[in-house]
Amino acid sequence: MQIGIVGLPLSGKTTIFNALTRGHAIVAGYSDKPNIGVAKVPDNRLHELSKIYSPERVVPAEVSYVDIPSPQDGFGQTRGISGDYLNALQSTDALLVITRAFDNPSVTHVDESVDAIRDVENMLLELSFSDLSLLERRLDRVVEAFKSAKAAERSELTKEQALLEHVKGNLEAGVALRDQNLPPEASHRLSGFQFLTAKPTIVVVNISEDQLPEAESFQNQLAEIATGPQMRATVIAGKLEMDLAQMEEGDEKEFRHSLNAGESGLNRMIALSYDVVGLISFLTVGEDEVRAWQIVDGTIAHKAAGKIHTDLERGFIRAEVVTYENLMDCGSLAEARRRGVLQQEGKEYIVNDGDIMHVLFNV
Ligand SMILES: Nc1nc2c(ncn2[C@@H]2O[C@H](COP(=O)(O)OP(=O)(O)OP(=O)(O)O)[C@@H](O)[C@H]2O)c(=O)[nH]1
Ligand SMILES: [Mg+2]
Repeated sequence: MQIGIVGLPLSGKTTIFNALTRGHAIVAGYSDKPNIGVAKVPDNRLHELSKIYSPERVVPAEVSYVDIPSPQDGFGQTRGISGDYLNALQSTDALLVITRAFDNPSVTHVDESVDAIRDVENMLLELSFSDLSLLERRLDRVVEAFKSAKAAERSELTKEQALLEHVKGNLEAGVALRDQNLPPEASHRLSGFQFLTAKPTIVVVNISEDQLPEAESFQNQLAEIATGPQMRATVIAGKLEMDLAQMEEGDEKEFRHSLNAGESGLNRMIALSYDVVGLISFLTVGEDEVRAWQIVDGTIAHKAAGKIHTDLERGFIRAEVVTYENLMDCGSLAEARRRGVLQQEGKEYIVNDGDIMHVLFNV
């Protein structure tokens, strides 16, 4: 699962990438190579469980991000998305769209003035244009193929043409593919095209430290744009978060406190990323390790076991499952068993976020 960071040139993509991944990629140095890194998913449950188990290691789940350099004259300017840039965007599972609200005279803006909300709207439009031109090309091809098609092939082509036209009409009316409520068969048919507006999307306004008091107003404006179940929006002080992320943990806490920077905007952004792509975590506990494991919501116990190790999937017997809340109440798995809140579950059990799982297996 990889989330692509996209936006206008100099909007703070690399800065936010560094904040997310606690990385040190070069900021404000244009590079045509993407930066790739992982962010640890904040999970307070791991912290609480560690108090019980004092484990040797605590391993959070991770989300990976790719900071995709924008073509210098390309994105958000209705000049179309093409070539390598389009390929890079298509190969992501979700998009994190960054726009700039910070004012910094030494950093020029491609549109000469700073207006984050205008930029969000432009970029979302740009993604729609990209899908529209892909749809048009495909439609032309279908019409062409129809002319020389055998009778048996024609019904398939007619079906595809109808679907493409339906989707195109919706898109022209301003409805992104992810919001079109297509039946599963249609979504499946279209998935091969990697339409950009079909991807879960998070829009982010990058503010400077002294704009923190305006964060709420930006958030409210974003709420009007970022609608639909597969879209999220947030505001982040990118440069501040990067500086904090590059500090030692103790110093970071102290600085954050003294700056009144509150709960990390970063943690919220990572949590939103996790959520918008439909990921949840199940947990494992022990004196060696307390750990969160990333799964897609709806995963069955048998497959979830395979995340830990292929042997656990191959030799799966059953899983012992207790909710995080019940385990915290009981204080140990043994006590959870005694009180009857440790459930025995089979292969088909659908794992919930926060389930603590112990897999019994035999290979
Ligand atoms: N004041 C302020 N400056 C910022 C902020 N975020 C980024 N900058 C500055 O803006 C410039 C560009 O930041 P980058 O993170 O390199 O932006 P980018 O989008 O990766 O740029 P390209 O990859 O060149 O398109 C740098 O000089 C940053 O220091 C911010 O939140 N506040
Ligand atoms: Mg960059």
